[in-house]
Amino acid sequence: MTTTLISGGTVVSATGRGEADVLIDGETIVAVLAPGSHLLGTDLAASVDTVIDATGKYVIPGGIDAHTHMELPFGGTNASDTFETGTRAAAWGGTTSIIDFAVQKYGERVQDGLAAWHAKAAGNCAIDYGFHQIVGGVDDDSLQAMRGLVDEGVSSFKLFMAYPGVFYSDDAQILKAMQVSADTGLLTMMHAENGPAIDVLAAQLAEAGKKAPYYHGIARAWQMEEEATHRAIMLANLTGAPLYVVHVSAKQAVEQLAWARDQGWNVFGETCPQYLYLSLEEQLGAFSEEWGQFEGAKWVCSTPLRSRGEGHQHHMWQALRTNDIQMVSTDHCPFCMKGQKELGLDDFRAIPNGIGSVEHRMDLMYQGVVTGKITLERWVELTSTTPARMFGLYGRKGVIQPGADGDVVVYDPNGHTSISAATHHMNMDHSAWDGFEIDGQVDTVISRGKVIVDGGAYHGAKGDGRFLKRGLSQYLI
Ligand code: DUC
Ligand code: ZN
Ligand code: ZN
Repeated sequence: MTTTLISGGTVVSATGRGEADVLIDGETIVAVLAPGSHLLGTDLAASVDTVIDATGKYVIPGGIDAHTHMELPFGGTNASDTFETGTRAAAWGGTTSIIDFAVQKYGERVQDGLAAWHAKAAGNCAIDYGFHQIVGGVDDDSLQAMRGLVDEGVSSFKLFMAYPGVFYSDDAQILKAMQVSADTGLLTMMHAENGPAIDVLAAQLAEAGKKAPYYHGIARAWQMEEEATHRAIMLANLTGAPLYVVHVSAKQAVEQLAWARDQGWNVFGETCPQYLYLSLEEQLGAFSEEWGQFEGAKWVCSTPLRSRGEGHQHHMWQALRTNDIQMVSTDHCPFCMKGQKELGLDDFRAIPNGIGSVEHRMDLMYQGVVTGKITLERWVELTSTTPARMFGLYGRKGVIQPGADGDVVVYDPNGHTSISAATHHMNMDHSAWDGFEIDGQVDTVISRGKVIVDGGAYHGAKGDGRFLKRGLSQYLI
């Protein structure tokens, strides 16, 4: 078994930071020691197989992206990252675990959906992976099958209040699924947007000739997110289900979550880097030689980008600081412009929804540290520790301590990262983040004791990643 010592760095956790050396034996962290320690008289640096010098750098638990959609069939095509390409890109960016969404739809069995996602991922992933279960067809069979998910290590499921005819659940279905959630401890994840009303608005815009990508965001107005978030909260409270609202983008939805949390209700929220940095105004102004105004399709995602002028971004950063929002995931759902986004060239309603960011989440959130919006500790908490606690991985993941998996990232605050489609590792022909300059750089990425990224080179292999059987959320009461 290989032994690795990460020496001389500043180990950062959700609760503090300090100079320490980290010793990994095989796949597991076995000690966090005072710098330069001798263990039982042994000079550690001289006796391990590998020493990684982290002097002047941060040593953090590997990132956990709890919201990805590799190979998702959606919008008439499939998300362009496979489990192989997407998890490799994640590794490049300092993420060592993902939780992806297995899909069940009307007329399909939950067990078959989960088995299909196992088949897609097994033997292909660069990093460890778990699943949530999308229940896109709530009926007696799927409600019964949900009761078996915890035993499968799938301790959360997702419902959609959007996308009628695709994944949509009505209030009666949501109520029934939440009753199962309350009974079993499964965490209810919710895409909270009023889909039927959005579809009417979108049709009216299209009929009026407003078909450019920007109108996607106009149809998906913040009122649609606020209303659905409130409805989800009330149904969760009624049933006793724990609720986690995904990809929150509107400040009014944050206010709903904050209100519910202030009542002491078991309600949580996640946002994504796109809602912290990108805006509807930029999408409106987007133009390129190749695509003209259709350039804006690169930023078509749901929930949509919000208006900078309305203050959503500022509110969201604040909510991250005050813990009204607890986590940052990506909702990584990449589609190429050629052959995929261009399906909606004549009508925004046909543009596959999604942005690819799995590679950039750690860097983009570190920018929040650089600009003084969050602390170093909060960076780790939002991107690794809380995801581990929220989704039943804590102890193994999300923390640097003896007994935890050897998932460690050495991050160089003096490094620099330029984001560009020409250099990223995601399987996309463009980047929603093109031109972003990051003051910081992922140096070394270790996944269960194996150095998979170091010195600008990839040392991992397809199949390094294993399925994560997750326990119940630590936040259940
Ligand atoms: N939103 C996206 O942008 N893509 C996939 C599904 C979703 O809800
Ligand atoms: Zn969603
Ligand atoms: Zn999603």
